[in-house]
Amino acid sequence: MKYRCTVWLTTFIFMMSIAGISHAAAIEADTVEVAYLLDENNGNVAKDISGNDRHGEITGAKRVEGVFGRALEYDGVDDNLIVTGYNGIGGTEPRTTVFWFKTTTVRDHSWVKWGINSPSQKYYIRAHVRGNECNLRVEVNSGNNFGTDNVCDGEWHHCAVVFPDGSDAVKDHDLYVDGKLQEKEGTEFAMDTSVDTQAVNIGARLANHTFMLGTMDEVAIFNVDLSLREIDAIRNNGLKSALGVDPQDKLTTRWAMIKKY
Ligand SMILES: [Ca+2]
Ligand SMILES: [Ca+2]
Repeated sequence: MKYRCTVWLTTFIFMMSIAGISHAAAIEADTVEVAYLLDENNGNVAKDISGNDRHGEITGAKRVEGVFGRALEYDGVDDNLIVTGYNGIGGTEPRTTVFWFKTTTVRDHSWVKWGINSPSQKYYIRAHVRGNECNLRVEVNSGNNFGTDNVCDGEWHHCAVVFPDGSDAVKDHDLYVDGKLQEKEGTEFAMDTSVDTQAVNIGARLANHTFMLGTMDEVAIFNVDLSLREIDAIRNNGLKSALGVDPQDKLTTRWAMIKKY
């Protein structure tokens, strides 16, 4: 009898483990491309905790209080964070970009961009101005996709831009503001992001648009289409917690995510 109980218990634990692992299997080992907590108190380096050592170079932005620890305040004139040597995710590969943002200014804030300014080949996450409000927007050259929730009301908002696996056009993106899926307005156009020459910029404008004016925290780019559950984990617990206890170690990071999500 005791033996049978042990067998049952062992089987039960084994099945629970399988269930846990298969649920988390969507998260692959090298999912994090770059991740900036922006918690440094000074200096012009934004430390990348992804384990890829893609540390960013900050131009001008000030260190202020953030949602989690410190954050960067951009002056809207020429402040920027550039990731030299890292050109983002290309073609129609899946991707997720997340960040926190706060401003009282309505304008077409440039948040995250890479690619070149030719049809399909640009990748530009910026604010869409709608009267005295602004919305989360992603665009290629010739197409765009934007939501309806105001992110320029002086409060912190969490933004997530997800390009799902198997997608090929800009309106395939799912946009989330504070964990809420946005309606898809805009003009459909094919995606074919260039990674040939332009490094990832966080804050600098493209063409006739404007620099980011406001405060940004916890910026990260993933090479997978994160689920809302994963986005909510990042939003609620912070990147550091969501990515694991030792972000310097890819394996530890991966297993910490699997255990938690
Ligand atoms: Ca400046
Ligand atoms: Ca921070």
